[in-house]
Amino acid sequence: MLAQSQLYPVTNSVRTSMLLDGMWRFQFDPASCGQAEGWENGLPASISMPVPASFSDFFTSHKERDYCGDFWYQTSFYVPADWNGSMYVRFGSITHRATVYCNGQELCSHEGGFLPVVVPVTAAVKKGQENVLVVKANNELSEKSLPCGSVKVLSDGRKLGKPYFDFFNYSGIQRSVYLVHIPQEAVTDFDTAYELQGQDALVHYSVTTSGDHPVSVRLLDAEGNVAAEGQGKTGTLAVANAHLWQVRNAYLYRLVISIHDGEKLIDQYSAKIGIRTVEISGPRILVNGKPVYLRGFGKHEDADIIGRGFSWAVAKRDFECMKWIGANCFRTSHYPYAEEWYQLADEEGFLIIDEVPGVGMMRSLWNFAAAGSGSKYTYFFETDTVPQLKANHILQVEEMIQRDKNHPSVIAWSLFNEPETTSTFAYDYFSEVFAAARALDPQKRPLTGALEKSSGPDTCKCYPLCDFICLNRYYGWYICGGPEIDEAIQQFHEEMDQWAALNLNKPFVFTEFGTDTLGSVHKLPSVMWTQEYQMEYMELNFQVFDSYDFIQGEMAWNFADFQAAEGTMRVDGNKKGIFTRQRQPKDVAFLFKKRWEEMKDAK
Ligand code: EVA
Repeated sequence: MLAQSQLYPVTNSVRTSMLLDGMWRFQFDPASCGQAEGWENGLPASISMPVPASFSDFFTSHKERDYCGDFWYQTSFYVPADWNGSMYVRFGSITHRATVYCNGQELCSHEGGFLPVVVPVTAAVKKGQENVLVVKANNELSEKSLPCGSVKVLSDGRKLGKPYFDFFNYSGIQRSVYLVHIPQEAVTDFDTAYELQGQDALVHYSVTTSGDHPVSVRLLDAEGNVAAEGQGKTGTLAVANAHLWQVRNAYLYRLVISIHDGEKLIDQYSAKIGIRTVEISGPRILVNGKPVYLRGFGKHEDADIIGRGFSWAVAKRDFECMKWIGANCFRTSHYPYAEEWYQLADEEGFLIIDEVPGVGMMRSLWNFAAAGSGSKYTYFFETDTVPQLKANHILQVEEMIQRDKNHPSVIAWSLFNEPETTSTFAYDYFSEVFAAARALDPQKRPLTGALEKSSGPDTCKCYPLCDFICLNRYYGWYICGGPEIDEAIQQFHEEMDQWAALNLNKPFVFTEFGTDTLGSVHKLPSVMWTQEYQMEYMELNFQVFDSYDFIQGEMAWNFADFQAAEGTMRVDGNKKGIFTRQRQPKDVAFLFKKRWEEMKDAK
C-alpha cells in the first residue's frame, strides 16, 4: 500500500484542486551545490520555465538541451485562510527523481519519472499567505533506475546522459501540478471489478478512507440517474440492463463515494468508470466476452517544442488521427503516460496496454538495433545493482497499477520492453515482478511484456510468465532490409512456425514492426527510408500476421516520428512514424486506414 493517495484531483463541495501550471522559475545545478547553498529557500539566479513541459527544446544551445544532472524549479502558491483539512501538492510526474520543499522545509523524495509525486504540505504551509514551493530534480540514468542507461562524464566535467533506449531523455516537470485541499477524513483509494450476468452486471467495489465514518456509494448513469447504490467500504452493486463500455463505443458511469457523519457530508470523491470485462481465453483476447483484434500503435509522449510535456491539444490531435485511421488501441511505450491520456481513452473507447518504464535492460551500443538483429549481449540481470533495480521496478509497477487500475481503457499491464530474457537470472527477476503485479490488480488484467528478436521461441525464458505474448519484430528493416526483404519475410515465417509448434494456446500481438521513413522521400523502385518501402514492408508484414490464427493484434511502430538520442542511426530522431512528428499522415497511413476499416473487431 502506497503511503499517499494516488487519486486524480477533483473539485466539489468538500474538495478543492487548484492547478499550479504556468510559468515557473528554473535553474541548472551542474555542480550539485544547490542544497549546500540553500536553494530550497529560493533559487538565486533563475530563469522562467513553463510547466508542464520538458525543458530541453526551449533552449538554443547543446549544453542546455542535453543537460544531465541536478536542476531546480520554483513557484509560489496562495493558501486560503479557511482551509482546515489536509493539503498536498500533486505532480503528475517529475523526471526522473525529485526532492520537494515547501517554505524551505524538505517534505519528500520520489524516484521514477513517470508517475505521480504526492507531497503532503499541511504542516509546512502558511495560511492566508504565499508559500514557496521548490523542487530539486535530477535526470541521470543508471542501471539501478528505470529506464536504464548510464552517464558519461566529458573531459570538461560535463555530464551526458547515455540512454539504453531509443527516445530522447526528456526531463523536467512534464505533467500538471495541483494544489489539493481535502477533508481531514477522506476517501484515499477505491477500486472496482466487474461481472457480467446476461443483460445485467455486478460491480464489486472497495473503498479506503482515512477514518471510520460510514461510506456510501452511488452509481450514476451518463444522464446522472442513479443506477445502483450501496453502503459500506466494500460491496457489490447490481446494475440492471448494464450499459457496457465497449471497444470504440464507450459508455461511462460515475461512481460517487461519500463519507457521512449523520446528515453531514464529510468527504466525497467521484470518478468515471466503465463496466467491462477483459480476459484471455485460449488464443483470443476477450472484452465483454467477445474477441477483439488489436489495431493500433506503440506511441510516445513526444511533440515539437514541449518534448514530453502533456498537452491537451497534442493528445486531442493524436486521438483524432487514431480514430481516422481505424485504430482501437495503443501501448504506452515505454512508460506510463500522463493520466489525461487514459481519461481520453476511457471516453473514446480505446484499449491501452499500460507499460512500466522497464526499458533498456540490455547492455549494447544501440539497444534497439542489437535487439532488432538478435545480436549477442551480456546478461543484464547478473550484476550487483539488480536488487535495487528490481525494488524500483516493483515499486513502479505498484504505483502504475494503483494509479491506473480504475480506467476501463487499460486492458493489460506491460511489465517490460525488450529486456534480456534468455538467462535464468532474467527469469528469476521477472518472476518476482510478475508475481507482484498479479497480487495488485483487483481486476486481474492480463500481464505481458514486449519481447525483442533474441527472445525467440527457442531462447526466451520469460514468455511463460506472459498471459499473451507481445513481439517486437523488424524483419525487413534491421534484418534483411531493402533488396533482401523477401528473405526477411521467409525468416519471419520460420520464426512464427516455431512459435506455432510450441502450441502455447495464447494470443500473440505484434507490439512493434516498422521502418524509418522520411516523409519527403519517394523512389521507384523503393529503397529503404522511402515512403514506398514503408508501404511494401507493411504489406509483407500484414501477410505474415494474416497467416496465423493466434496472432491477435498489430500495433505499428510508431504512431508518429519522435525525438531520440543523436547518432548515425537516427536522422533528427526516429522516423518510423505512420504520421510525421507534426501528426500528418505518411502515405502508409492510407494503407493502414484501408486495412483497419475493412477489418471486423475480431479477425
Ligand atoms: C526502433 N525498436 O528501433 C524501436 C525502438 C523501440 O524505438 C525497438 O523497443 O525495439 C524499441 O524503443 O525504432
